[in-house]
Amino acid sequence: MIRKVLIYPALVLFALLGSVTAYYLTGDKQNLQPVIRVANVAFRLPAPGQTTAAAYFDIINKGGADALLSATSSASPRVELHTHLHEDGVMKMRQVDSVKILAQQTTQFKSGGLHVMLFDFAMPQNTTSIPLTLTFARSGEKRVVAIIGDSHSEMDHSKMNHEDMGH
Ligand SMILES: [Cu+2]
Repeated sequence: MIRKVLIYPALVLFALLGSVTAYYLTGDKQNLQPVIRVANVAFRLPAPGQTTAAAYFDIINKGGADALLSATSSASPRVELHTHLHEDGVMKMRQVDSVKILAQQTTQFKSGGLHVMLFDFAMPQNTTSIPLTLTFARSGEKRVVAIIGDSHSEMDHSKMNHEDMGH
């Protein structure tokens, strides 16, 4: 008898916890603060005779939704957010005004997908790091760097002959 009496409140408690958890996972994430970290930053340097570089990275968001509005770098006077689209069976790249950063998801910028393009790229003098500043609608500015020659920054010169060179 005593056991049944104790189990019932326990079940009610679990049901409440369950609905709170369900609300947290499916509720209005727009109201949660984004918690953003930028990781795995890599640059593809311009091929010989070219001046356009690309930057790739992961935007890891442990909080609410945000949007990436722009990117800047002292290594380039013109930095754009780009995506690739299939159009008439052909892969094309397009500039985008902003990129949605979904709640509690990782958004990857990678070769053949979303990427940052740096026009008239000039390697910064007397340094081995390339800076990149990402500006988010809610999280503000995030500054990251890729270190040349550091395996963690995944500088990949072998990609210079890739078919979508310059993207
Ligand atoms: Cu591009």
